[in-house]
Amino acid sequence: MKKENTVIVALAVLAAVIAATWLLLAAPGLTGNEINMPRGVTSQSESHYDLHMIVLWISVIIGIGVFTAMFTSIVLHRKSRGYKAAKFSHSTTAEIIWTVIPVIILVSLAVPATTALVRMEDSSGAEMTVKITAFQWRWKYEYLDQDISFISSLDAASNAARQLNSGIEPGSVENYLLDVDHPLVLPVGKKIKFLLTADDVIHSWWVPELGWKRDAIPGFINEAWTNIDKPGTYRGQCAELCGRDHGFMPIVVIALPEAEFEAWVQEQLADSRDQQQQVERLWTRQELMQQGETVYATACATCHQPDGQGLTPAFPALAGSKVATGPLDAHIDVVMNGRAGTAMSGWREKLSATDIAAALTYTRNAFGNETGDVVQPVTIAEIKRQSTEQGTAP
Ligand SMILES: [Cu+2]
Repeated sequence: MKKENTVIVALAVLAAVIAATWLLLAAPGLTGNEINMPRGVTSQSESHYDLHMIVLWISVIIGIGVFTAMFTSIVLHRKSRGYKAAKFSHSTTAEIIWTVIPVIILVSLAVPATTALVRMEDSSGAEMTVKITAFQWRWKYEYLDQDISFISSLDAASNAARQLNSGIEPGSVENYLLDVDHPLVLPVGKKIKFLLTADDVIHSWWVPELGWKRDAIPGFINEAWTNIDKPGTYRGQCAELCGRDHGFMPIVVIALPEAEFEAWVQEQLADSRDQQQQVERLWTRQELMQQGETVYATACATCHQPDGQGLTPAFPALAGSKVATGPLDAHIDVVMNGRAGTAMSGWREKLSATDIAAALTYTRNAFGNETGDVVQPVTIAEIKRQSTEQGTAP
């Protein structure tokens, strides 16, 4: 075979490989791979997927055209074969063609893109509203029509496995770092509006299957909406670098048929009545210590360390600390409102009154601290209520 034919065959093979890879990426339905963006389970995600595929195919066609012209010129019309470069310096026809064609392509893409964007922003006619507040590093969900609210954080199994020297193989945890203790449960076939904000830094709420992500910004309320077609469990995560545990604030959405969702709502309402009773009753010291140990492990141990020794200088030790063994009022204030200028954030909105009371009781009586103090949930609930009335709560 002539040398130049070998080059042409090699280039053709290379081009075929590139084209085949491209096709495999672009057609997950045929190959079952998941490199492409998901089609999702909402009308929005469907239209975003279609838009993405249109743009992808136009890019593929342009790519094939440009590279074919380029390689053909390089290989077949090269100097060693006796070709001479043309000397023209201006061609009105060429300029008109390479201006008009891209303009037509861009305008034809702008129409469906703008339609999708306008539709995304239109949350009118929503049948229910969920307010999402982001914290470092958990989500608070408030169902404004159902009077339900809860905090959703990384599930215990993932949280244990992610600790240094935990001895637990992350691969052995199902949905590692993509599972939460309290998922967001939504009904299918209903237009649901979201109001997103944050309490500390910028976060971003993102579930790929829903077809969008939206920033949660302190002091702002962003809007978004969804209407889920298919019941199922959909996972996502915070998509904005929001601090050291940014990778540990996943999102889980469970979409249920209407009737099952209603049953879940009733369950939640009964739960919250139970919780209210728990807050109002008097707890024994042993109960608070037990509960406090669990709360400490999930909320406090990341910074103050499981043994209460802290990580100086950023995270002070609690063992023998002035705060944890000093006046109770000051300790409650630090835990509830945080300490400005330090990494200690306020937990008033992030933990229930019972959990705060338990964590306080635990830290004042563990790691060799022996204050003997018992903090009752009802005390914390009263402080929470007062601060809400005074308008000092976020
Ligand atoms: Cu975040």
